[in-house]
Amino acid sequence: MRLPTPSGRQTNLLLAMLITVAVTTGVVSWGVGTGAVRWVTVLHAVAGFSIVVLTPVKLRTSVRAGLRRGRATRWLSITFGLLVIAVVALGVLHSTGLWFGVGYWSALWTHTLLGFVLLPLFFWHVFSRPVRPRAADLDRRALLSAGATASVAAVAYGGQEVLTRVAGLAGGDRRGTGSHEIASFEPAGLPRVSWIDDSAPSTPVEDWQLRIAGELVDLDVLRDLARPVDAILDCTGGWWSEQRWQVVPVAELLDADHAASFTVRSATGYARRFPSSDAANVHLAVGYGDETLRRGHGAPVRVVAPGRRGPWWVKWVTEVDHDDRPWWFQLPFPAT
Ligand SMILES: Nc1nc2c(c(=O)[nH]1)N[C@H]1C(S)=C(S)[C@@H](COP(=O)(O)O)O[C@H]1N2
Ligand SMILES: [Mo]
Repeated sequence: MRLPTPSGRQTNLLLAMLITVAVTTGVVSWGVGTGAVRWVTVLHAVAGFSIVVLTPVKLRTSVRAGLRRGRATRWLSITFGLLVIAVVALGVLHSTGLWFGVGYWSALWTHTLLGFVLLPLFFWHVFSRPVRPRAADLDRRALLSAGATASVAAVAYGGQEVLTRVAGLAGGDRRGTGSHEIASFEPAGLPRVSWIDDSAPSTPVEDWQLRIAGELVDLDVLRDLARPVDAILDCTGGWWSEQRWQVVPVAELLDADHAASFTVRSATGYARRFPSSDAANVHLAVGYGDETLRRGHGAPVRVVAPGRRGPWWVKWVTEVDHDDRPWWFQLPFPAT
């Protein structure tokens, strides 16, 4: 059986759509911390594999002719194409667990970083070599070949998932978010992540000042109120870890109801704003297992926010306060 192949124009339009889907689903998968995001990560993977499936057609239909024209900018296009392949390859390395990366440079983080690097190249490529969609592009051949591409990609991804499990590769323990398990219920093994530009402050615990709604709160008060909650910290860098955290819900410390949101600020300036309706489900933690927090993990006080991704779990908290602004009035990713 011969699979239907799209024309050169159709291939280019399909690839542009696939990259758009891949970028969108990739970003969405960050925003959600619960397993419900699984279908988004599956769509993300199928879009990635579809790009690979279309690569030979792309090479045959437009890359060869494009190179023959010998434009100076062909090097930019080649770089763009190689980056796309590298990003897909890193996605496969992450999801199978075949390669974790080197230290901070996890396979997933590198995948994400290169993904952002290729975005401007993508826009440049699409606008400098425009294929204006025509009604005639959406013919039987387009639909059949798009369907065939997606089916081959879905089978390839399914095969990868089965192989990963059969071969017992590290990628077999991924959550719906795509993250791998690390050191659950072993606080000592939990990674320490400062993900953009802050680092652990050196203020000793005895001198720590925690203000809630402007009032100084003794850390012993928190320690006395704290009780265990099992929650999964799921870093956008591609790992998750479940711990038994010793926590107090923000709702018990702050009367959040009469404000739109509340803000939690770190000694470093790193801050996140949460909707007030979530005050019962966002906690201040002082320990995990039967230990107090380590400084690298946010001691003496950090946020534990079940169902939210890592960036919400503010470490080294010095301030919790009401806010009249809506919670979404903030940078999507915090910088200090
Ligand atoms: N102040 C501060 N808090 C922070 C971060 C940070 O960079 N600065 N990183 C966040 C991210 S992205 C993650 S995944 C978790 C990591 O927590 P851990 O270092 O205890 O594993 O902390 C969150 N809290
Ligand atoms: Mo993270």
